[in-house]
Amino acid sequence: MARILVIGVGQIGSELGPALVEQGHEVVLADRLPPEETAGWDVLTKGMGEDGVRRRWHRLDVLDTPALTGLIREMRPDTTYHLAALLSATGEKDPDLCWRVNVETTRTVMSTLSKLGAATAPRLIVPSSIAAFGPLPGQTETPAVTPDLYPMLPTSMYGITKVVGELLGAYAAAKQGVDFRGLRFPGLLNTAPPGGGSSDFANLMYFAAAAGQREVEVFCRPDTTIPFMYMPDAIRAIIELAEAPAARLSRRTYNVAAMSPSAADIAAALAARVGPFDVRYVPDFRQAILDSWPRALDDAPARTDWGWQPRWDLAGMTDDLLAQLGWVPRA
Ligand code: AKB
Repeated sequence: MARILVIGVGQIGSELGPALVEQGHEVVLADRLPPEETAGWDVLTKGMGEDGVRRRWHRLDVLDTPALTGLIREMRPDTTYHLAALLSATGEKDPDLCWRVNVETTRTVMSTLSKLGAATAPRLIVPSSIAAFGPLPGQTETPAVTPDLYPMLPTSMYGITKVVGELLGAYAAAKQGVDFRGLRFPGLLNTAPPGGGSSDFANLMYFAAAAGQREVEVFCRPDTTIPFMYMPDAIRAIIELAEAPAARLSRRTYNVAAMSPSAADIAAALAARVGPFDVRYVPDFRQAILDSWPRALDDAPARTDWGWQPRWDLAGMTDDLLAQLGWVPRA
């Protein structure tokens, strides 16, 4: 049993928390909001019951540095998942806040862990993103299938903070005795509403279809193609990487991939199940962010080093997610 701290209980944390509890770990869930006000409340309570959530909950504003360092010093976690972040769309609206939340708190977590004097290097997992990539100068797209090692030239503040997080993590691992591990996630889908990402167009389609809506408006073009992953795969990936023997890891941050449907592919997959489903495509500022991201990721090193293998494709995810969202096929 390990002592595990999850900082930021949103779309990922609300499923990661119950999975870690299920594994028998001692888990503290830290978030700015009371649990019932988080987007993942339903997912959390389904996974560990209301009492289980409240017992493990710790109110924490990550920008309150004394509170953040105090919690880490008091708890002395073996493993910390630092998930608190502003995503790509929200980050463009307030780039300063995006930097403070995504970079400065990551730096604080790293330096506090490094000073714990723990016998074993404290483990720190910070998700990165497909947003860490961007087109080379003079080009408009990143390679169709972007490898792990490729120049990182993000165009959004969110992407910049993710690259900096990766670099800080490599530094903390090399010089500060922190066992940092990161993975570049695609857009993620589950029943918890995501908060402020550019990949949210897909989540919007699923929520609308499951609610029985016949039409929905999304903020991208139909040909928009980026990597996606169903949350059960994402939770398995992050835990598998966290648990992988250090000797197996050839790098600190890994691409992980599962599927790369276009927006039109997702609309078609939904229409095949729920019947006529009219998607109106009205691109806004998020289109440029989406266009700068890879269409697909090459995740060969994750597969070779720690055995990463996705289990969910578009068809399987669509069936399962619609059911999870409460959609009932008409008789
Ligand atoms: C976003 O859209 O900003 C995130 C991501 C792909 O990292 N979901």
